[in-house]
Amino acid sequence: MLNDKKTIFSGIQPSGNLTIGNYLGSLKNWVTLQDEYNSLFCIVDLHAITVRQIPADLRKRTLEVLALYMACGLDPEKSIIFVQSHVPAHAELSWVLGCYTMFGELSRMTQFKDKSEKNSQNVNAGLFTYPVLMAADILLYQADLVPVGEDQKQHLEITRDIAERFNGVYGDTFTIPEPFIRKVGGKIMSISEPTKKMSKSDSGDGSVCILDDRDTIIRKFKRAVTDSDCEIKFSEGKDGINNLIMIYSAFSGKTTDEIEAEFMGNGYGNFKIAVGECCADALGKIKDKYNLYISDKAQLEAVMRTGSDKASYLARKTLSKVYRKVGFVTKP
Ligand code: ATP
Ligand code: LTN
Repeated sequence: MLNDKKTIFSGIQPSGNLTIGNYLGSLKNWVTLQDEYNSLFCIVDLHAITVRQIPADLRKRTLEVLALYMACGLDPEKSIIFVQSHVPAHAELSWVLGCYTMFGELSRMTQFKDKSEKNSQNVNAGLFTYPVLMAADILLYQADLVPVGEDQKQHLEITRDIAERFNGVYGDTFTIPEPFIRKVGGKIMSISEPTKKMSKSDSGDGSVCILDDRDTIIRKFKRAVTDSDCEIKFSEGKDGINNLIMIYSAFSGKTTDEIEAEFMGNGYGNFKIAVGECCADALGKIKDKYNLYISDKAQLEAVMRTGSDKASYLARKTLSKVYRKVGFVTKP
């Protein structure tokens, strides 16, 4: 890219209905960052098949995620928005990087351990090498910054290790990326089990989806698990209330102190309704835009086509450099 802006890359798997965890941890931040950075936002369908998907659902969800990206404010005029499987260089670089990644380091990944437990009947090699493909995503575009939720920090560390190892052997090839994780919203917990991360592949009342309707959102928040205390105060051990304060803070822009002052003397019941309403107000606006984008298939296709053309051009440059460095003969 011919400017001196830094580059950001990030992605979300089309593996379920996107939650407010995905929104507050990732998407919401991308929208503000796209003005300051060369930005690439990907729908990582290759990653999604590490867990078994129903083909028709995966196809449908990929378009839904694209429409949601745009409804949240990603602008194809400002950012490169594309589908991972449309750019073969991701799979190609992933193979090469896999040869510079150690079995031991992949074995230490907590996401692999968690997902192997959850999918014990399908602990496949893709689940194990997932971080290598993620490293390829990021390094292909020489990204400086990767805006993600807290749960992806370990994957960023291994990406940096792989890049440094490769650069160490072959000389400067890859930019070493930094994670960009917000304090507020970086780790949204399930509202029914507040010690667990909210996750789009766990359906149920613990996850609030971006496209849930207003009544569902408020009902879920009313049932949110808290504790036997009744003070609305951010403090150790109050996982449920801390999480609700974080969600309210991220949607309203208010600080923890402001929220504690606002709800002083109130019970949990009132607070839960306020969080639900604030969240439903913000998501309602996104949903209205989503309905417009999802019904315009021609526009979605045009965005995917332009995005993958631009991404492929950039990705090829890095891939050719890597192929040259490792000693592959250039195709005559
Ligand atoms: P899955 O349940 O399929 O593993 P997920 O909900 O964890 O999915 P991903 O597609 O893996 O979502 O993640 C997309 C982005 O959303 C990543 O940047 C990730 O860090 C962020 N993210 C996911 N869940 C949360 C959460 N609970 N809080 C903050 N950020 C999150
Ligand atoms: N691994 C991420 C999704 C993801 C990603 C990426 C995020 C795949 N490739 C590159 C940032 C940059 C996840 O599970 N949340």
